[in-house]
Amino acid sequence: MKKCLALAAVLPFVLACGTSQAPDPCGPVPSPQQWEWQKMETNLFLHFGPNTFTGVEWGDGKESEEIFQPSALDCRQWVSVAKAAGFKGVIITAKHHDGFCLWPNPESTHTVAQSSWRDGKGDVLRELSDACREAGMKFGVYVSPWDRNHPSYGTPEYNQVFVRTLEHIYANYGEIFEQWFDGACGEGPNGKKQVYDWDLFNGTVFREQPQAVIFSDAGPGCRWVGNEEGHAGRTNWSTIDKSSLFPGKGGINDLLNQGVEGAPDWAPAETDVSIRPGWFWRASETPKVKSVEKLLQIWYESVGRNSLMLLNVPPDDRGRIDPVDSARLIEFRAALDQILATDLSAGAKVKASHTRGRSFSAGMMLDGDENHYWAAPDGVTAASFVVTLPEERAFNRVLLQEYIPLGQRVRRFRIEVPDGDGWKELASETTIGYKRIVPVPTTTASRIRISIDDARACPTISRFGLYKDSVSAL
Ligand code: FUL
Repeated sequence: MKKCLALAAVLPFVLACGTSQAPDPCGPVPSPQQWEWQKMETNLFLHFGPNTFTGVEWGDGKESEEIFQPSALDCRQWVSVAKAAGFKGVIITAKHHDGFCLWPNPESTHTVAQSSWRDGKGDVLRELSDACREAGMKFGVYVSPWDRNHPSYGTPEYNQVFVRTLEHIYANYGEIFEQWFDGACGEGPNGKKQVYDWDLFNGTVFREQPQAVIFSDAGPGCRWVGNEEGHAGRTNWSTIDKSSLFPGKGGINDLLNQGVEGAPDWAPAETDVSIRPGWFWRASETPKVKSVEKLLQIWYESVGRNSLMLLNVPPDDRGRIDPVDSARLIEFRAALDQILATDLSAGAKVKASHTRGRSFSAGMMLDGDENHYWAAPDGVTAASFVVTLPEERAFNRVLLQEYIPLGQRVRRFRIEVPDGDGWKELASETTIGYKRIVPVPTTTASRIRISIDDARACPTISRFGLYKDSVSAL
């Protein structure tokens, strides 16, 4: 009897909610670290080393350590610029292809310790990692396996040298959020190429700091986007098949740019691009620092296409970020903040073609909680929703986010507004993923329909937004 009463009490609630079971994950999903990484959205890349003083892009490893003489190194300035410009993490070239180490690496004789800079006591990684910790900025390292200086490069012994090099960094500079592995593999000082042991390198990173997200052409944490111009694919799956790839493999740029639908491994694309023509600072390129409009375009085509923007801003030969670059960064962030300040969907109502119960109602897309999402019932792979604004509003950017902890699902969607008795199409696109921002012609409307025409499993959409970009011409 008691049981019946209890059932009678909860039944109306259960009926009102419908099924409140969350959908099962679809395919691979991000690890908690990959989910946090993706939410960083914009990080700063710092190319710094002998090339900063010689003006070349790839040093040959024969440069004298003496040329490394930053006259006014100030890593706190780098971090405060990064912070003021809204970046969440920095990644420094601890060792580029020339082999020069920005910290006193006991495995090498081509480091800051052999330079007279600061009497051989200088340590850029120390200063930068301390500055990051003080400012709550995440710290990451680029360590090139290609080494044009180390005498053992090109022999099996070098892989062990490289492991000890990684161990030294990981033991001494605190938490590292991302390990950047460049796939370049050229000849060393003895004319030989190295056969890299990637399993050994990745295993070393994970043993030392299991939380680190490892970047390379083949992941495992995140993957190269396939170009250095700053654009992810319009179709961009966060999945690849790691077993078919290795860093430096040729002919895979398009695959990396778009990912592979249905592939077994979660490895989202990272879009690395320089604010200057080159990766390293040189005075002659200062007039060519990218414009705010170009940076916004890169942001739309990376963050707005399910990727992360890793923007290289190379410190100058004083060891400071050039004032032209820092001013441009601040202007870029101000423009972005202005565009994103007003979500024009505020106060809207939303109705979906399919619902799964109150916990997954369409309203979840508008409540600002990243863990809330609208979900269609299991088995429904085409569904739509209509957003009704309190009044007509003009917009030219439509934002959508999938709830990626349950995997990436959407294959095809359209954006429409009313037109007479029917609907007019503003855009027809493919993937959404973590975040998709679709530029559309400036449109004034009070209703917007999003039709998901195909998905790998029932759609799970966590956010819808509308914006008006008055800064860029895109
Ligand atoms: C490339 C390198 O060869 C460039 O010098 C630069 O570091 C870029 C980010 O990656 O593969």
